[in-house]
Amino acid sequence: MESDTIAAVATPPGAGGIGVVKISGPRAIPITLPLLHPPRELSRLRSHHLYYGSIIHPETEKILDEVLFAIMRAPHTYTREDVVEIQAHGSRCGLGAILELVLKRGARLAEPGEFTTRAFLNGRIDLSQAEAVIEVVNAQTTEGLELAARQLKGYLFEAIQAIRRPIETVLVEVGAAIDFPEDVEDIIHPEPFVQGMLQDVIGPLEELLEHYDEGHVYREGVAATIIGRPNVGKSSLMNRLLQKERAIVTAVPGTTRDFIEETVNIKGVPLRLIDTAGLHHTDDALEAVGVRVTKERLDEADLVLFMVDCSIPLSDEDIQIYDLVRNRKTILVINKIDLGDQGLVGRIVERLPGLAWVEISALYNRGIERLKAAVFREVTHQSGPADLPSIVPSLRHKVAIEKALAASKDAEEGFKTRRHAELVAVDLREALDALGEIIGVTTTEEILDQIFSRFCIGK
Ligand SMILES: Nc1nc2c(ncn2[C@@H]2O[C@H](COP(=O)(O)OP(=O)(O)OP(=O)(O)O)[C@@H](O)[C@H]2O)c(=O)[nH]1
Ligand SMILES: [Mg+2]
Repeated sequence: MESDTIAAVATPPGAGGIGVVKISGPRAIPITLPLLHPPRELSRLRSHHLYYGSIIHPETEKILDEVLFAIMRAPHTYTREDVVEIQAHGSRCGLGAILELVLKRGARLAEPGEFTTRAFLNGRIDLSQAEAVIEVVNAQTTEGLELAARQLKGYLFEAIQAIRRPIETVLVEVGAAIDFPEDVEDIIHPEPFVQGMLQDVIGPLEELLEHYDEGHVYREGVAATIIGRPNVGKSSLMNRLLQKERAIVTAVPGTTRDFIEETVNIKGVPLRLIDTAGLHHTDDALEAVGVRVTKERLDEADLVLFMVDCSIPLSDEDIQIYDLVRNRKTILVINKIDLGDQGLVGRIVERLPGLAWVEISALYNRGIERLKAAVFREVTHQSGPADLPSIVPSLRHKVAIEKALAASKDAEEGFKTRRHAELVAVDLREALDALGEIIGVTTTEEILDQIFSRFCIGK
């Protein structure tokens, strides 16, 4: 199928050192080459080399920008199609003008993720690698980046294929048993099948699920909501963890009315930190909205940082908030220890039992490292950064792996109990299909759309 030629600015909008216009498709070269000045003969241009020149408007003959121009011939390109990259200055206006020219000459504006979609559809990468592209772009920590980069290299793809292959082999043999039932006794000796399923399929699938448990927080991050009464120091803690004055801090209770969200790096785990409006009874309509939103945010949180002020006695409101959070994953953050005394801290812990707790002073930067360690412990169940597994599936992959595992266990059971070959084949095929969803061989159109719509334009 002949595809059309697409183009987009591949670098982020705004001013920058350089900016890139990317064109991919069968007409990428004829569309762009005539724009280059001094003119170059196609036969004398080498693939994957940079050529210096200017982009000239063909009608007005005005210079649009000074550029480096590269043609990359199929199939050794990102999309496996002919690709042209025009590296210009990072001027929004200049890049826009070049793009407009390219579109006028017959290219179509690329949809978000369309270059990567083509790389996938043309078989250069599998679906898990395409997903890794987004993650590399969006990585928040070097650990998250490392996991994404390994997936981009094809580690997960290889692992999944290594599990699919033995299932396929077994399916062939089971298929023979279905086709020639008279020979079935000769073919189906259950023991080797059971052994093979355990060793080559079920074991590796279980291992992948373990790796998910160990590593997923590094790639997905966790959401932590800071909650507490007005004025206890929530915004001060937010700023302290971010190491910048992001949220407004004042001595007036009710300062924060909206929620503020920023990501911090906690030993490699991207922690999406949410500062909220102080929780209390209020007659102020605006504040009341803030309080409602805070309660909603609480439901989305993976972790709650429940903050109290130890320079004043606990109030009924503190106790009400405690009731709200006690059954969630919560760390009790006792703030303002510069003003409180140990007796007070002891009494607070006694009245708010059952929670991991840390004493800090957000204002004077005390206990912050201990708090970070406690957060890390809560979300990873480890005390220090461990060696990351080399492959960590994403949530989408995990769901498919669980499906494959259940079907594989059914098949194994089927062999053991000498179930009819046709029934075992159904289970095996189900396992195969579930694994196929991960790498994109049995993925529905809907899931593909969902995945590629997360891309930005030009990727
Ligand atoms: N002494 C002392 N004061 C603190 C500490 N942390 C915060 N404060 C002060 O407490 C006051 C309230 O701090 P904020 O960070 O605005 O408190 P908040 O919980 O965000 O308040 P609301 O947004 O109104 O709910 C400010 O005057 C801070 O400087 C601390 O550890 N020690
Ligand atoms: Mg605040």
